[in-house]
Amino acid sequence: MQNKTVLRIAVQKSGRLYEDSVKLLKECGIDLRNVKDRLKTVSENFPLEVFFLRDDDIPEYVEDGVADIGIVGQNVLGEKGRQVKLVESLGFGKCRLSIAIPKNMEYDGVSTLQGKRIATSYPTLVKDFLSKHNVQASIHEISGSVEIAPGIGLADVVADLVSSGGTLFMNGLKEVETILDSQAVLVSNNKLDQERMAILEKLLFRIRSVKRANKSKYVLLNAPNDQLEKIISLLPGMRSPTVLPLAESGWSSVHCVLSEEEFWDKIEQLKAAGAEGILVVPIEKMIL
Ligand code: PRT
Ligand code: ZN
Repeated sequence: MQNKTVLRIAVQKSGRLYEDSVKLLKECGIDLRNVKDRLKTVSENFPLEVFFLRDDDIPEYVEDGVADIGIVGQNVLGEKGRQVKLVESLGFGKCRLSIAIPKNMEYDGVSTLQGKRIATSYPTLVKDFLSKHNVQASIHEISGSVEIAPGIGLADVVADLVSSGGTLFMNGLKEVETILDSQAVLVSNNKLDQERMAILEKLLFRIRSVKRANKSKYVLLNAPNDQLEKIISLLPGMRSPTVLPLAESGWSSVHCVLSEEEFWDKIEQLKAAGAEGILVVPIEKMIL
């Protein structure tokens, strides 16, 4: 029997990227059953095999071609320095790698770090940052709980991932420099064969449709006809808004798509222009 080609994707086995990675694949219409506590699983309705791995190992597996593609944070990708292709930013797992110092330490720019001991799990990225700024400091690589290092006398300052800033605050630290802004990205092996490339293209088409949809809302509103022109002028649209007459004369129903960034501003402007009965509906997929 001929083996059917599948695309092998590496995702984090458990941790901060796991749920969003699996959710994204499911939103792409890819059936994944029994993903809990499995090392790998094959989709029944899309030629995709999923490997569940530690995030640190994903760049290497993709570079070596053990997996064809992978989902990993840019922080891990930058640190590992593996030769893989960045295919798409995925918009989740957002954080930054920052330098943080004890909150009562004076800070006068990057040169303040000269001669300091820096605790981090990202020695390569920190070393690059320091040499770019001509600063010499000693780097102490530790694999977890970096934020406690200054408090126990292991280091003077830290370079760690930050999202809300709560962990730094609780440990009496303040953020002073951003080394890298990061989010989860899709990476691929540099030498995918044609068949696997074709599957990747299909997957990417779906991922982009889901991303677009997640960033947009479908809005339905009622508009008095004498305000219609003004209301329409406020709206963007895939082409232009849909306008339908309402049963009550003098009124129309207007349908359009709004992006998340402009959403609240637009709603306020629409209300001010006389729009009523505004309904906002999530969009599942958006195909252009
Ligand atoms: O077991 P495995 O090796 O796979 O997982 P891991 O423990 O190495 O990684 P995990 O699951 O903690 O994180 C996976 C990825 O999520 C990271 O590589 C980042 O790309 C991304 N990410 C996003 C984060 C954060 N946000 C984050 N806040 N990773 C870690 N943190 C930690 C940070 O290290 C610090 O301890 O959260 C704390 C800070 O959070 P705030 O909100 O208090 O600032
Ligand atoms: Zn890890």
